[in-house]
Amino acid sequence: MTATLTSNSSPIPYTSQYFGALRETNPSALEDIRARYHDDGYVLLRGALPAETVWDIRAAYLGLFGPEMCKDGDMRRGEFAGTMPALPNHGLKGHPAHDFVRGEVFRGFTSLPVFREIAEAVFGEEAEKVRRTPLRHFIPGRKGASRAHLDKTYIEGVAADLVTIWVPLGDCPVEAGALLYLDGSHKDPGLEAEMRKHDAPTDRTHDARPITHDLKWLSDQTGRRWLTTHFKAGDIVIHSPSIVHASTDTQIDMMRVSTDIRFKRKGAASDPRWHADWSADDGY
Ligand SMILES: O=C(O)CCC(=O)C(=O)O
Repeated sequence: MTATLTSNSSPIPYTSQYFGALRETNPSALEDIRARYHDDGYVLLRGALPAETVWDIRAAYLGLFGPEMCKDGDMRRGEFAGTMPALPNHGLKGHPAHDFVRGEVFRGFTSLPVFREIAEAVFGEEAEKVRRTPLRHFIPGRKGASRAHLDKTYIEGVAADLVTIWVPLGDCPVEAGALLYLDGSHKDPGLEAEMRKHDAPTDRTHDARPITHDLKWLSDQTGRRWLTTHFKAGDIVIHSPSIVHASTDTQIDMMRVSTDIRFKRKGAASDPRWHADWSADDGY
């Protein structure tokens, strides 16, 4: 096991002082999902999707880069072979992720009934998908992990009426840059403002939205641990717009590919900026 993880190059010891395990919920117990979501701010469902379906999506996306990017040309496994083809930056027009989120394969995947059913279990009423669905792709040796943030900072309107389903597209062990949740932070509405008063360190001085890139600092300040797990293809996590989350850098060859599928209550008003397909330069 790696002794130290990094997030945007900032180190955090991978120890029980800083990390704990996400609680698991049985995916077939839909009635438990709502209670867990309110108690924990997240719900981890193991095997919510058929693993093969997830590996197929991973291969379809990574296949757009050509066989050289992946070790042994194995786009299903998707271990980084060391060189990226020359392309626009991730998610910009002309990059495979930009095309992929607009294509039938990805749309078909995000429209699987299981996602809607889960969102409806959380809301306790009908849900509808938000169109903007980001696709993330983290590569070893490159900075770009998610900084500690709350989704509600990025959403105008009734953020509490939105639920996110984070889906790793393939296995995502912790060292590949798994998502991390700051334990109990959804029940601390003053946390974000408090951290800013303490001059939270930032490596993005031009962007006030993330709380910090320094996950160790945030854990030390709040006394809260980061909860995570070794995700397997087919696992998903549902999370609240009010829970602080982040990720670590991809420190092994297994590339981290994931998507964030969001739902709102059917008919509810929502941030109009989220009605278009995702593009990495859309500013949200
Ligand atoms: O995949 C990530 O690293 C970040 C995802 C995220 O922030 C989200 O789903 O809100």
